[in-house]
Amino acid sequence: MSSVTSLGVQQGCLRVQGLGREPVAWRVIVETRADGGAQRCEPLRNLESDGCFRSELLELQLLPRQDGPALELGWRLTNRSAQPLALVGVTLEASAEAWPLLRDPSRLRLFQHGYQSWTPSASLRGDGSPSYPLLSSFALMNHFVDSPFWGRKDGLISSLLTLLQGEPDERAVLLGFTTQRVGLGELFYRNKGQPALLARLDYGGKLLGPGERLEGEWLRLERGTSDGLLQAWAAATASAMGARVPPSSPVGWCSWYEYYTRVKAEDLQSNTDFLAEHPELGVAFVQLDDGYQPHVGDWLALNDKFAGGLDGLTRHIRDRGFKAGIWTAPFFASAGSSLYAEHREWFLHDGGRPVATGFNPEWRARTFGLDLSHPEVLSWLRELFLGLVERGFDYHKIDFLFAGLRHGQRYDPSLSPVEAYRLGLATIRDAIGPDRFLLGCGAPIGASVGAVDGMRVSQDVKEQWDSRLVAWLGKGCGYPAARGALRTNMTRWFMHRALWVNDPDCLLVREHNTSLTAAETQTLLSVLGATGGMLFLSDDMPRVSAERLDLAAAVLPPSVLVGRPSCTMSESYPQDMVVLGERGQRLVVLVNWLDHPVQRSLPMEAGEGTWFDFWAGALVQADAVEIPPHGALALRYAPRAQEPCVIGDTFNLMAGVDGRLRCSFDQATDSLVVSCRDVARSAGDLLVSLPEGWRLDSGALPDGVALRDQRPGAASVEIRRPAPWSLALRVCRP
Ligand code: 9PG
Repeated sequence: MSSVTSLGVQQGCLRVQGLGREPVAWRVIVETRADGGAQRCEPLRNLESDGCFRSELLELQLLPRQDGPALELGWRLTNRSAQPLALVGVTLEASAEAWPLLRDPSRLRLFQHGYQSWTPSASLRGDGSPSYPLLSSFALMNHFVDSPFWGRKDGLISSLLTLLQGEPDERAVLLGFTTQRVGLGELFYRNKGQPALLARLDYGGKLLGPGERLEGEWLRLERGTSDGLLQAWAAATASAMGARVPPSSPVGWCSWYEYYTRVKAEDLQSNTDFLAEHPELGVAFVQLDDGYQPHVGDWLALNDKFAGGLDGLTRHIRDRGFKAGIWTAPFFASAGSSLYAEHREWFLHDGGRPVATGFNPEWRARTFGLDLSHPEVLSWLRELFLGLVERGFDYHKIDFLFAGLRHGQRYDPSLSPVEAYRLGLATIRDAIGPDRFLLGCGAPIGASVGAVDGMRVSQDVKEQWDSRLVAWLGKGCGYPAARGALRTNMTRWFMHRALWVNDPDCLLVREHNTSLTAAETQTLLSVLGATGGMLFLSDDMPRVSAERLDLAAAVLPPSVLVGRPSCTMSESYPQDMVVLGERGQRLVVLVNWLDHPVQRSLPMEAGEGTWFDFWAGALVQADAVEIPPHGALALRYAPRAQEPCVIGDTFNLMAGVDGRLRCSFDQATDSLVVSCRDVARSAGDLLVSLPEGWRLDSGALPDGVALRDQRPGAASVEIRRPAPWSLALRVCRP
């Protein structure tokens, strides 16, 4: 594999080798604003051969470094003037003249990564047109609207990282920022006129004092297979940003997707009681979401539905063996809050006007972003989270975080928006301590790494597959809907267990208050289960039928393996997810996004091994399968074996692939030894494949095991045992 390397500076451009056949020239552009003065855009024409540029205002030193096959580019910027200098942005630009890959947008595919948790992320055609929402509120709640690229019609914005691929069989190129401590990174592919690729860091006007210098961020350039590039980017980012990765994905219950803002204290209690009677589900956290506060911003002043206080509620939850969780949106406040009325000076402003962060129909209120560079705001934040910890909360879902890094005037202008944002996050972390769980939501992806344990990586799910009206109003945004949430949870697989644990949002299994069909519910279960991410239930549990509860149990607890689409770059709605296990075992989830049934052929030629349809509990006998509208099949592949072995089970979606359910054949006793641990279901079937002429000894079945079916080559047994269990199935040879 060839490396991407820097060849030094020529004609004022940095030349990079390894992105294509010829070296690619990159221009460097610095945008600054002299104190109070007009913005100035400085293309660095006399970048010296040592990678340094000097003007009377500033000095910029390029810092290329090699990380294996990847080139990482950083820079050191110094204010050489006697005045403070406002740093607006630093851009690297490569034009299509130098880089043939960029020349023909219609042949290019591009992975467009969204700005924050809710923003869609997927691959699309390079000649695509950008889509912008009709309502500005959607834009504020999904995109980095302060970007100079925002609203442009001549290209596509990707936040933090992008992948470019010329032909399907060609290697892809990744461009991605691996640090986001001061600057906010975006990639822009100009696909109209003369195509070009721009990598820009936004510093939001951060003031650099005379003589002051600033380093970074780092931009990674690498060529290879798309999956490998995404994984390498995530690993490099994790190590550069000090990612926090909990050992396993938490399991819990959240009040939002059943009760929304109508939630009452009694709802928490009844659900907690129900979950306490179902220890098999492995729920560890019970989380109160939005709906307890009188106004967004006034977190500790409770509304009438929580008049009894939060201490009694957390006691109820903790007494039943769970940890209590709570939702807040700590980086903004609504126009009607006391916080806003009493502390106007705590809010980000722009020429005296508070900076808007959207309108939420649930609250019927506009919101304004807090100034996280303000010491009083930080002490208020600290007190707030100390207060929540004191009330018994060990799990904190912090939401709408994007509000903290909008452009605006800050109390401390020497802090960039990202620095202020990270100060806010650090303050919360400091207050709750290292051991309580912090979940980011509505949060810019790159700048949150290292601060949170878990991260929502998709828009909200909903008890509805999709909504045409909202899709139209919020064009290009991640509005609440199962369909969009599933897609982005598939495409952001590479972040899971590298940057944090992914939160793919909640699992809804109820039959009441929902328009999701059984097929759609099965898709939710299959995709969310295959992510390996956190799994939170969000139904009124006492109303959920035993059958539906058993469906949730089939994916609990989450697997340690991570599923990923097999074609991230060629499909904007990935058709599948693949989970690779040991010894050729795999799980393939096939998704039908369409409104009509589809036929799909099995991923490999039949004959090599067997395909077991997990939800149907039976072997697939044909070469093709039919998937209902919006449905998904979860198919487990097992390679053909010489000895008896388990080729399918209905205990858990992932256990047979990730090793929680394993088997070995004991020659000495002629028995198939099967063991199972960490699965919620206590009853299920095993499908056993047998060499020709062999059969299971039905007279020697252990307790709790019954023979269901026996035919040449295969037998199935039903097992009723809570995990962990281990048992031996005797086999008779021919
Ligand atoms: C609580 C919810 C839940 C949910 C979060 C977040 O108006 N909006 O555009 C909008 C976007 C997202 C959203 C709510 C409203 O959801 O993701 O899990 O906690 O807030 O209000």
